[in-house]
Amino acid sequence: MDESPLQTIRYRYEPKLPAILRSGVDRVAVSLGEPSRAADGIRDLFPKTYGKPVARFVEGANPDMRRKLTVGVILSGGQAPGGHNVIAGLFDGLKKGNPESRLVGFAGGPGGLVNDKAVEITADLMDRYRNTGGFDIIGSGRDKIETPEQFEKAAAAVRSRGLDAVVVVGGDDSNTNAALLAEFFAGRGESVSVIGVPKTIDGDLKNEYIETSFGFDTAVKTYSELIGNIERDAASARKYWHFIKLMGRSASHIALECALQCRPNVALISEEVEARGWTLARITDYICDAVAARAEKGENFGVVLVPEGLVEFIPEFKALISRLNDLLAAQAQGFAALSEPAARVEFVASRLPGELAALYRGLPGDIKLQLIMDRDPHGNVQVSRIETEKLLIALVEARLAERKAAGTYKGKFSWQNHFFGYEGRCAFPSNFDADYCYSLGFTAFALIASGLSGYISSVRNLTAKAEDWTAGGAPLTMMMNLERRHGSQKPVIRKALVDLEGRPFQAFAAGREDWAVRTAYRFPGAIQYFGPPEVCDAVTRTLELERGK
Ligand code: FBP
Repeated sequence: MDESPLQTIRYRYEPKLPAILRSGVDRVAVSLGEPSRAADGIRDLFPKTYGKPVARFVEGANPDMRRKLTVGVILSGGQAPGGHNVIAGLFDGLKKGNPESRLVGFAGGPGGLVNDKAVEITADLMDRYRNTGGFDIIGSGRDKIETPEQFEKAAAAVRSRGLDAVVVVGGDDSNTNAALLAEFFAGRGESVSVIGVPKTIDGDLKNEYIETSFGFDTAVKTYSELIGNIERDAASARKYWHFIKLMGRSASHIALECALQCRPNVALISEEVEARGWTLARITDYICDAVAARAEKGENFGVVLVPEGLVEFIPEFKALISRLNDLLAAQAQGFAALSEPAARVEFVASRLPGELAALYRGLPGDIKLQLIMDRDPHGNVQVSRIETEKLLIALVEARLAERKAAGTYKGKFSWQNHFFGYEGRCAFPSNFDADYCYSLGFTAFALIASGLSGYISSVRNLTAKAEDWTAGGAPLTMMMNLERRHGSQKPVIRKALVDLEGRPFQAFAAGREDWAVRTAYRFPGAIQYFGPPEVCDAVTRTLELERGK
């Protein structure tokens, strides 16, 4: 048999929908609130789509839901568990509304729209992907639709396929693209609707209207299982300090949730590092203090969680990366002409100002190269490829040696390093993500059928049972501000970083001093798809705490 038993059974799982979307589709009416507002500068850039009201679905007559529609969907950016269910919810909504409606999937991300590469989503194809992880039904990509030519090509593809709408499933950058596309069509007077869906395991696309991005739930549960297993191994073997880097390109939501679930000895939270202005040396001492305190008790083992985005939050590194981003954008040609790694390092180092040049030159060779690797198409440094955990291990080892020489530390320090990221991005979606994603997709259909554009699908009240969730849409422009990218100011959706005053961080801060010294590990175990609801349908601690549970 090619399929695993779980795969076969998951195909048959029926995702739960909010009650409002379960009644007949023509009983789903849209209720619009007050005009929305946004940060300075956004109104000028989005004259056609600025100020739209928040939409909410309520019971009422809506014959528009029966319209025959042709829709294109794009999966954009990094994989996140549940993407297939977004497509399934969208597909089922369209077919319920009108069996003649059609859905096409653009292949390989936004580039598929620009180059007009798409596949028809048929019922047979859809059934092979329901409730599974991955984005492989149509693939994903990180291309950005940016130049006038790309917009024209996208518009031509939409026109030639007779599309009524495009759904962009993505994170902050991809939904920014969705907002630009919506504005473009509106500016042309074309009645093509563009709807975004909030995706990213990083959990940093959230605000009043988006309680969590999809995929976060499954990814953190997968990592927490692995961290719990490592904690048990550490406490059994009693000989290693495990340094675990966790994905999350910028915000530390993943590391924070895993810390709440697993109670490691040390968990660094990038946002706190930045707020306190901690230098690399200070972070090193912070870890060494926990190592030394545990060594005093004869416990020469432990677990340290390191958020992937940390380097961009350490003040001296932040300044360095920002300077490198500008330098690599401004001197792209000269840099690209060099093929030797050493020549590239020297090219950069010789153009940095004094202190930053010294910091850069003093880093281990691998880290120097990792910092000047290609930026992603949105201008971001690829932090998943910077081995921050190894940098910290080297610094901690050196500092402990100094302490030993000074007689202030007597323990043994052996280490292992890990990076958990890709392991969690394509797991079978948890029941929560399966239900949430299906609901987001179905909601996207209802927004399109209601003739709305420039919105992000919004399903809320997520700590309640799925039937009590609410469904609607929030205007994308209200989530935007201006940020510096590729050396110039660009409109982007605001990233939600960890709030140091927020309940999840406060809960972590209340426990961490104890966890640093005591072996207080907690073992979440593997995601369960069947069994008691308190295990199978549990949401993340982050969501519970943020929602006051
Ligand atoms: P998105 O923001 O597109 O959802 O991607 C998030 C992420 O998984 C980050 O956590 C990670 O830094 C990055 O993608 C890795 O990117 P890539 O898949 O291109 O290696």
